[in-house]
Amino acid sequence: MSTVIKNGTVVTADLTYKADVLIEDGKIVEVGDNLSGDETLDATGCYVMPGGIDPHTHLEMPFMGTYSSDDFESGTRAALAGGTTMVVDFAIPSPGQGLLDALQMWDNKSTRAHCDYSFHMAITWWSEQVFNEMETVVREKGINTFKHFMAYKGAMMVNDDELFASFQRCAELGALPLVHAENGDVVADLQQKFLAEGNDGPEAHAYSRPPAVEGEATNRAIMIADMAGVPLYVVHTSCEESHEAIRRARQQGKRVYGEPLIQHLTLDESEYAHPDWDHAARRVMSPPFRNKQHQDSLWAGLASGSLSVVATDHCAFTTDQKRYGVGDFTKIPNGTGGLEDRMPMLWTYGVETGRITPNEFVAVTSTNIAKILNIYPKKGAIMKGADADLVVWDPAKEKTISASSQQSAIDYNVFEGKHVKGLPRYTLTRGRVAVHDGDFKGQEGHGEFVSREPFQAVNKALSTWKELTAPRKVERTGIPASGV
Ligand code: DUC
Ligand code: ZN
Ligand code: ZN
Ligand code: ZN
Repeated sequence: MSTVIKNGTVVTADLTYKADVLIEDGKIVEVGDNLSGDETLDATGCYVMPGGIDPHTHLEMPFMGTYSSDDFESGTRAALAGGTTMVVDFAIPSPGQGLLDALQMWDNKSTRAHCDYSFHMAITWWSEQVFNEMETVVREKGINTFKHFMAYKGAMMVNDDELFASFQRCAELGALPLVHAENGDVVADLQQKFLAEGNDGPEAHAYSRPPAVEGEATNRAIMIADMAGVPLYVVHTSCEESHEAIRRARQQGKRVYGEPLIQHLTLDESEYAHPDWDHAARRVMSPPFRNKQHQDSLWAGLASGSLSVVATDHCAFTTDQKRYGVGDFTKIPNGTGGLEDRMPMLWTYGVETGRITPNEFVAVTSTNIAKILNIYPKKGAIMKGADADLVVWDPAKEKTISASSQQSAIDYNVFEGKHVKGLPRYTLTRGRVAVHDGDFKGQEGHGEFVSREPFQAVNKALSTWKELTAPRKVERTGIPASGV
């Protein structure tokens, strides 16, 4: 069976043109004029774009004494409803657990996915076993990215020696390290300070994680990656301090990628000053929301190219789960949702306002991510042979975001009441229509694991630097007897 998308305007990361798109067996087989197929989808007035890729989700993640409440079923349903056709989740071993063991757990969770998915592997502790299993993960399991938490002291946090060891291992294997960049030691100290002063509400969560802890850790991770000779991907870049470090590194020729979240782009720190405890706690995530100046910095980064992708860090907890932290903000499970809203919110606040172009929208929601993760042009492209993960985007379609009509399993939405303009008319996952005008027609288990090959790219600027400065032992004419 073939499907043709007719009368639309194809928008990719670099081109905009009128064309039909013909699909067979889940792949794009032709892009051109006057195509026909067994089934026709009308795209009059719409943009036909590569489906979104969310490179950062936590579905059914064990965290802070509970599990995040969207699993691979509800999470990928939410994704498709909002035009996202692939998610990349994190397999996170508990300290002491083997990587392959953790991967098996995430494999088991993912069987109900409605859309394609992949995994990043987290390094939460260091040992010879971890060192060895990293090779299996890259060469046999199709995973080319390793995530490191520089925060969550006493849980997943890794120290600088572990970071350096893992980054060097990534360099050897052609893998890309990711960092959650916050100084976990300083955060832990500030948390105790605020609690001791009687500051136990959700606002203290933000006080305990100021932009400086993120800027410091981002700079440190960039320098450590530089010494290891490996590119670096900084997840949830939320502030100017971190963005500035990334911008400077890129200007120096280093491959460093920054990933702002749709939440940080559109919601600010005033949310934590809300008088309702639940309202504020529902918005507790790490890093926390920032002020308007930081938001401006992130938008500028997307427009200028110093920041590469927009993600969600989708990690949804119910109000009841958030209430674990009544009386102690450090026990509020960290995380917010966003999978269904990322694309409409970015279109509304980015494209509709003129901050980014439709082509830049495609770049930061799909194509750049596919390139960085080494799955382009299977994903993130509209061309012959690419997977037919597509969104037929109606720029005139509007709605008001509300928990009452969302796919996510939780009982609220941090974007509640926001009016968005720009929504999917159709979302297709490997050629299959999963969403039509807000109706969900997906199929549980349709999603497949997307295997990702190691990278060819190295940190070229660094390798040149290394050659120039490679330490050489100095031949000396005389060595004195040692002192006493
Ligand atoms: N931050 C969150 O808010 N949730 C999940 C993990 C993280 O780093
Ligand atoms: Zn994180
Ligand atoms: Zn995360
Ligand atoms: Zn219709």
